[in-house]
Formats: sequence, structure tokens, C-alpha cells
Amino acid sequence: MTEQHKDIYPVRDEFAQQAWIDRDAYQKLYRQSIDDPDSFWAEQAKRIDWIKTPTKIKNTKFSASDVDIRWFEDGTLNACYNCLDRHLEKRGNQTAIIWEGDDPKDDKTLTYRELYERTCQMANALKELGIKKGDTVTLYMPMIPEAAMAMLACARIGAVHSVVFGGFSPDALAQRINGAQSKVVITADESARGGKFVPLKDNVDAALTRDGTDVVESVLVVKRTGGEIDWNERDIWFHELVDKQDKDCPVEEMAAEDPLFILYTSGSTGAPKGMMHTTGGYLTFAAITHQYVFDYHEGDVYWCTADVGWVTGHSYIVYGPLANGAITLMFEGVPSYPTPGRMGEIVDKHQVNILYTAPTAIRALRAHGDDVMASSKRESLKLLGSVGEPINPEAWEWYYRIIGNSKCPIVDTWWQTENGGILISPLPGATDLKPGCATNPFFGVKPGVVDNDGNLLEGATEGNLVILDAWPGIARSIWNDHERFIQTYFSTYDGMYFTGDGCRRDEDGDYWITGRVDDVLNISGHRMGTAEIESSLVAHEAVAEAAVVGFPHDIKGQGIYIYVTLNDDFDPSDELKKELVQWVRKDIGPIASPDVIQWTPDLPKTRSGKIMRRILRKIAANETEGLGDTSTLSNPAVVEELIANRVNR
Ligand code: 6R9
Repeated sequence: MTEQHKDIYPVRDEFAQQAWIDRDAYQKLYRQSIDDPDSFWAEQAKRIDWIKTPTKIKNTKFSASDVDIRWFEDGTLNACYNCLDRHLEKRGNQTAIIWEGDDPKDDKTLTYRELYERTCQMANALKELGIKKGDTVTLYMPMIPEAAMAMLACARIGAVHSVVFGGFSPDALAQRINGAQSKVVITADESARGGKFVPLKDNVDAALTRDGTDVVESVLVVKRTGGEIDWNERDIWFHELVDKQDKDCPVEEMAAEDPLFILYTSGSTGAPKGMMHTTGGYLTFAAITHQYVFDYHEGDVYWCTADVGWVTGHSYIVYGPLANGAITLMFEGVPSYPTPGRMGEIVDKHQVNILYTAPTAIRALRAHGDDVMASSKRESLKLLGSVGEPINPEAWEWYYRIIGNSKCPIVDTWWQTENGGILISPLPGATDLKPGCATNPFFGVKPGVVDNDGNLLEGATEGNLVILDAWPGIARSIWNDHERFIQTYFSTYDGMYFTGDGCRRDEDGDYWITGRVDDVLNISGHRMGTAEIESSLVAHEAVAEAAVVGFPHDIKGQGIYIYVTLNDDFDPSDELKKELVQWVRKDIGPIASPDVIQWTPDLPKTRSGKIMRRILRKIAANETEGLGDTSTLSNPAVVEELIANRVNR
């Protein structure tokens, strides 16, 4: 996907001089982190305030028969304490969160002390609702400070949060509430995004009519827009319960390996997986990566544009920055509202120094032309970051030149929900940049490239990206399904964590991520399993069979292309196409909106009945020249027909 680029942007001396990590430090520390992980991570654990300092550092097993990952296992700590309490003395009056509303007139800041007091009140409120250590709480919230507080309040009392992205449908929410068995759901009346209101509370009400959600006893509702909502017996206004609580709340002492949160993510098969992250290793890894990858220094204003519903929001809006005592900006809206120049205007307004966003946002801005940034100067910026999908060199150059005024290094950070934090990325004071290249592994990360048989490849090569040993931030399991965890990540190549991504390693040893090699789509940086969309479609009465593939899309990176075979009683029509699009949007959420539907009497299958997605992908991408060997198909004739009826977009 990303073409190898000749341009190199060398580390600037001025940057290296003030950076935490320069070239020599990177080489030295990286070697130590791989050769002697115990000493490296024992040292790094000092960035955390432990209740009981760990003496056992790494104790991890990666094998198809046994996966057991423990870091700092005899240590105890509290994540909320590390994000709030310990900063009070030195920076109680410093801003912790800058909140920028959807409407440019709305903003506010919270100091560390204010965030601490509100979080304690919220923790006390959760206790009043009967939440105890080990219980789960589901959050379905707008991008407002209460979302961060709710996460931290859970952490404070040892509850496990499960944040569900506010763009998911009631069914998707119900599935996740059921999976986590949460007694309490925290939401808001509505969220405001791009001038539109999303009925979060109505969605919760709808979700709670679905099977398996009886477990929910209380719904805590933040009043955000004042929009009209139904009221049920289980509903409680957030302000009524929280405002009256005490502003102090003792922290729960957690073992390093106690769960901190669950976060659902899509895989290539079946229902979304609740990735389970634990406390000590995750927090250490979020903090160290936030400091070094973004070269965060005291007082820097840092803005990650992700939503807290995704892992990037967890690690790089909340836990990493707050553990480091940073100033973290939280934006409620979308970068293009009310005008396409909004992102730059926010940078100027709050004097943002570090901006971390996604390629899809950059491509959408670039499509407006270079003048789109004319309403802002962005002189405060010193570093840019990218995450979520491969960034094409053209978007990279535009980001560098137009947004960053040709003076800010770009860190292209590759990682996944399962990883807890950044695994492959330049360090801005140490790494020469290549547009579109994620470059080097972070400390403690040992990547490898394997062929389809699992043979490790040496030197400059291309293949499947694996990680050969455990790092502190890796998820420990899938919630309530350790077998599936092993099966999904450790059984493809025994003894290695399989990422599901393809990559190329160039002559300099730099890693270029080429995108997913499994049946996971990446739509505007949002992960989605083809299996989820397919099972939604076949639940429609008209659909006999459906196959979903991604195709290259200028703005979204990938679009959703669907091949549908109808049941005998139904005829193809534009109305039916519209109905199916609405069906999937309603079932999963607007992020799963299909771009193209092609009717077909049949799907290409192997003799054992497996759909040949490789062929469907090529047709969707209009690469019908090299379809490869189709002779093993049970129905080779269908391929001609599919090509002839391909839908252009
Ligand atoms: C953090 C996050 C993970 C998938 C991952 C890969 C893609 C993320 C990338 C990237 C190329 C980058 N991805 N960052 N691909 N370059 N810098 O996005 O987590 O939502 O779990 O997605 O996203 O394909 O496997 P998640």
C-alpha cells in the first residue's frame, strides 16, 4: 500500500538537543531493553508510584499451548492515584484537561485538583450504587471530561471500565454490556458532534431492551445538551448523585495484574473481543511511550484527536498523559466543523504544541486544498503524530508541510488495541523520518517478519508482522475467554504474537506497515471485522449470502464493498440497496456504512465451500488483471460475471 519513499527527513539538531532520547540513547536503551528486560523495566517502573514496589519484573510465556503474561506481579498500585493524587502537591493548580466543545464558543479547563475532586466524587457515587472492586462499569459517553473522570473513578475503586464508542448502535452496545456484565452504565442525554446531536440515552434505553442486559441496575446520565429523554426507574441524573458526594475517596490497592479495563475490538471472526488490560504494566507502558514518542516536556499542551471509545483515547488522552502530569486537550466535535479549518483554529486557540491525529482526518483536510489551514498559523506546534492506519506519503508530506509549517517531526505510530501502547514509531530526537514509514520498535519491543509458514525472515524483506516477546502493555487475555486469546494471537505462529498486519522491512531495518492481512477492515482508522458485517447482512430476510471486503478509498483509507446473493423471493433494486445500507448502519453503527453493494447470483468458492476473498478484494479494487489461479474454484464462471458487473464508485 505505502510505496517506499526516497525522501528522508533527518533528525534536526535543535530537536535532538532538547529531546529525552537522542540517537545514542535510543541504541543503548533499546539494546538493554531487549538483552536485559528485567533491569530496563525495573528502572522504568520507577516512573510509577507503587504502594508496594515490585521485585519480580518479567514473567511471561508466549506459546500456543500456554500464554501467561505477568509484569511487576508482586507490586501493588492504583492507576487513578498515579494520574491524579501524586500530582496535587506539585501541580494541583496546573491544567490537567482542556476541553473544547463541539461549538467553538464552548470550552473549559480543569486543574489537577479539580479533576481529582470530581473524580473522587464520582468514585463515591459509584460506591453508593454498589460498585465494588472487580465489578465492571460500561461507559457510553460523549467526549466530555466526565468520560475521563468516569474511567479514573472506576480505577480508583478497583472497578473495571468498559468504554463503548458513542457511535455504536444499541445492538452493539447491548452485546458489550452483556459481555462485560455491567451493573452500571454511565452515559449522557446526548452527545454533540458536528452540530448534530446523537441520542446516547435513547440508545442505552434501546440496548437495555435486548436479551442479556437485565444485569444493569442503574444508568447514570450526564446532562450534556438538555435534549428530551425518556426516564426510567433505573435512571439517575449524574449531577444529582455526584454533586453531593465527598471530595475525597480512598484508593483501592490493586495488584499489578488486576484488570484495569476491557475494550472491545473487532477481529477477523466472530463477535468483538473484550481485550483485557491490567494495571501495572499497562500504565508503565502508556506513560513511557507518551513521554518518549511525543517527547513530552512539562507544560506542553498536547492534543490527541481520538475518541475515548478507542484505545488511542484510553492510552493517549487519559492514562499516558495524566500519569505524566501533562496538559491533555479533549475535543468533543469533529475536525471539520463548523469549518474545515477548525483543527488549526483549535491549535492556535489553545497553543497546542503536540498534535496526534489520524491519516483519514489529514486526507479529508487535504481534499479541501492547501488554503484549508489559512484561518490558523499553528506556530505553537513542535511535533505531529499519526495513528490508526498506514499514512500514504502524499498525506504525510501534506501534514508536514501545511499543518506543521515544515518544521515539526512526524511520529507515525503503529500499534493496536491489543498492545496497550505504541510499539513501532520514530522517536523524534533519534530517528530519521521517511514519509509513510513507522520506522523502529519502541523499547522492549521485538518485531519479526515471517512468511506464511511462520519462518522468520532476515534482512530487507516483506511478510507478516509478529512480535517475538512480551512487553508490559500487551493485553493479558480476552475477557472470560483465554482460549480465544491464545487461538487468535498465538496459534498462527507458535511462540509469536501475530499482529494481523503485513509489513516490509527495508535495507535500513525500518518497518513499513502495509495494512491488515486478515479479514479485518480499517475504515477511517476504525477496525471492523468483515464477519460482523456479513452476519448483520444475512440476518436480513432478503439476503441469502453476503461477502464483505475492503477497497481503496481516497479519504477513508478503505471503503466497504459488499457482494450480496439474494433469496429467491427477492429482486435486486436500488431501494433494496438503500435498505441494506440502513440495516447495517442500524445494526452496527454509522461507522459500518457500506459504500458499494454488488448483486451476484453466486460467490466464488473453493471446493470445500470457502469464499475466496482474495478474488473479491481484487475485483473490488478493480485489479482484475492478476486474479491468480481460479481453477480450484467450484464455480469458476462466476468470476467473469462478477468482473462484468463490478460497481464503480
Ligand atoms: C491504535 C489503533 C489497529 C490496526 C493495526 C493496523 C492499523 C494502526 C497504524 C496502523 C499502519 C500505523 N494501524 N496504526 N497501520 N500504520 N501507524 O489504531 O488500534 O483500533 O486496534 O487498530 O490499525 O492495521 O492492526 P486499533
